[in-house]
Amino acid sequence: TRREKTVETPYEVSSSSRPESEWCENIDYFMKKRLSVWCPVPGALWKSGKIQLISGEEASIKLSDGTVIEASTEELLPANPYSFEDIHDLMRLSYLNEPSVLHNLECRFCHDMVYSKAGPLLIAINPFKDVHLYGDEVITAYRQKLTNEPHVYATADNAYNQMMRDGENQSIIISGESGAGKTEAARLAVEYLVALCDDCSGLKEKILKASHILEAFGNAKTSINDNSSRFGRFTEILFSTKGKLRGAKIQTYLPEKMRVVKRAKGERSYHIFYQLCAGAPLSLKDRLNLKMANQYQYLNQSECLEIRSVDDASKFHMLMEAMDIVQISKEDQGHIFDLLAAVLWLGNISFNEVDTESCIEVALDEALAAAARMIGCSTQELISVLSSPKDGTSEKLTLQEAISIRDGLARSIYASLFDWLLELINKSLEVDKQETGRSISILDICGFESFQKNSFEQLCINYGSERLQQHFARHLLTIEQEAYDMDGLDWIKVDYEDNHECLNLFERKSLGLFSLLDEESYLPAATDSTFLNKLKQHLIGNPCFKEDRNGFFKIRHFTGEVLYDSSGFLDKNRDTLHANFSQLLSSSCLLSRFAPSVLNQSQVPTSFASELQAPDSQKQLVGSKYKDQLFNLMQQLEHTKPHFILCIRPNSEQLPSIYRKELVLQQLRYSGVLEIVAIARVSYPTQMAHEEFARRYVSLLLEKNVPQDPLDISVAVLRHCNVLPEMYQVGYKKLYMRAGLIDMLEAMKKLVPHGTPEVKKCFHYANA
Ligand code: AOV
Ligand code: MG
Repeated sequence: TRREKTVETPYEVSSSSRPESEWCENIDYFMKKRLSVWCPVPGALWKSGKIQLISGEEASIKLSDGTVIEASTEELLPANPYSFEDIHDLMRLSYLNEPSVLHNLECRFCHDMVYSKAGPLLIAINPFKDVHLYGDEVITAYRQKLTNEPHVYATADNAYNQMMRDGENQSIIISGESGAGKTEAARLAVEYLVALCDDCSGLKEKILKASHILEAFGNAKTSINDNSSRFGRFTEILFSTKGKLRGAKIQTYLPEKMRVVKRAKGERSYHIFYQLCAGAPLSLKDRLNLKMANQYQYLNQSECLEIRSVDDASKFHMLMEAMDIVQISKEDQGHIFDLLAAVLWLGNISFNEVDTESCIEVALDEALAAAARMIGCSTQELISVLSSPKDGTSEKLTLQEAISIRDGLARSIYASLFDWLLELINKSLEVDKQETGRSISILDICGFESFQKNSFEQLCINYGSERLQQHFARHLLTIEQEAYDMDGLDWIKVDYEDNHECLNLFERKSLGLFSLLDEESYLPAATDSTFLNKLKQHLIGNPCFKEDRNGFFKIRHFTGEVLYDSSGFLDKNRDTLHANFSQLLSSSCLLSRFAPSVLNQSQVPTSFASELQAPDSQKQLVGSKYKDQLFNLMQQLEHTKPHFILCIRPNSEQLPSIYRKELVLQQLRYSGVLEIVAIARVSYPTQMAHEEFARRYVSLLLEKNVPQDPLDISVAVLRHCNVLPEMYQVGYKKLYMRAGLIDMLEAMKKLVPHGTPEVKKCFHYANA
């Protein structure tokens, strides 16, 4: 990994409520008192033991298993006293270093406590099994504040309370690599938020089921995750200003189209296809002329039709129920199934080479007839689309070209179907705008991926992760420190290596990866290799870019290096379609029914509109469109108060109870978790302008004591309430408060609406 820092010196702890760090001054103390230390052990990262002897720079350590090893004193790190194992907020570790954090998280994980806090951040380690931490009873416990164990529910609760308290929209931003548990966390957050409200109109159920439907159409089994999201999702839960649930709105990002026609061995296409084949009732099967999944070329090619312990047939029945609940009409459901069958049958269409000039003819068989019937056009129309050249010339098609036209059609039908489905869902969750005023948004995008073969799809997904990481680091590491500096606070700076160089590589205006890709994509004669040459020519100076063997290049992401195969980049970025598709669109009653709405809704031409092989420069291409969408998303997020959840994948095999230290450590490092904790320890999570603070809490003062200036009022309130000096700092503009202080003040206000001597007593109690 890029950040090779393996050993941390303990961060200074300024608050007197924490034990002093004796470590820095005196390692002998640890020996004399027989306190545990962490000692690096090859192949096992660190083990704990006790120092037996120190001579010069060398120490001999007796590990807990009895073996004695030698180590340099510089490499030793202080371990936390036993009573500090299992603590739920890493902020409270006496010694903050990698082995201690890793060990603490492991102890919790082994006891099924999969959530921990790292200051403001919630860490969720994927248990890959049912840990019995969810459901109505647990939701109630969090609502009634009967527990303070970290949880997604607690994060959601906090977001809701802050929204109500401050009148500000909130967001829950979930990051983590593929398979880390983001989508599950997002589902839990939504579950909690909709449970907060009385539900008379069935809205709550609708919102939950909508997400279920989208997963059937947008998730698939990959080599890393059996239920991998192949699209990004931004769900806004809408509330009235009084905090009543009003509706929801979902935006999606970059669904992976290619998967419909092609993917790596051992992976599956979208769940819905297998569910349909396994679970469709007889009448539907008959109507769609539906076969078993293994009889469709688009499904059987990757040699993986089933997922361990998943019953596709019962999933299909659940999906049908979900569609009813979301009020997708039976008619529309029928159309959806027609289009799914159309895609499957298109994949079975084959071509014959008819003469020596290798002229291509569409085979007149069951597949052709069924595909045409499902699309709602004549076989002749379909043949004409599948056998005329893309650019309208009279040249004959090669077999490869014919297949690529067929696959292009299938991909676009699926992509448009997905958009249309989203439209139906959003209509169903729509609300009267006047009724809303507040929102909590949940962001769940595709997690970072590094497969054996990485293509354009991974490039986009990993770029999205970079963007999100930047937002994450800015909020948890940078903004706060900058604000302290500006407002004149006494402050120890924590350094963090950010990812701006990698983002720059992608985003630079004229010489960024996306703009170079666009430039090449607009040139009809360009090929993947001219594109790669261009990259080499312009990006070689950027430390995040590396050439590799023929056709490949490497990018150093914040998570580590990924090798990309440049083949197919241009076509995937262009995403152009055959000129005859628009003709097919107008002749098919089904396509013309749903595609126009998709076409009209964006200024950017979508699949059905583009005509030429090399797009004209008006058309925005896939990569840069995604980049712009992410920019808009980030801007939307900037208007919300963020809450972050970091999901961690404890093993690569999706197995329960296995915690691989190296893998966890790598994720903690590249996310900057130790730095986040270090900042949180000395930070002031609640900040308020003096005017605002004075307005809110002046009532805690005895009336005769009220000063004029807001800053003076703030100080007077804090003194009057006997708040310990280390609980706050007074800046020029704002008051900076440690975690918990604002809750105490709120409690005081409720308890004692007007300042009385009791306030002081209460505060003594609360501070203790
Ligand atoms: P992801 O969203 O982060 O990956 P998921 O949320 O799909 O990851 O989680 C992967 C799998 O891990 C799930 O299908 C569950 O089997 C299991 N899992 C996750 N969270 C929990 C939990 N809290 N309790 C029990 N099992 C869990 V990706 O979409 O691939 O980036 O792209
Ligand atoms: Mg997911």
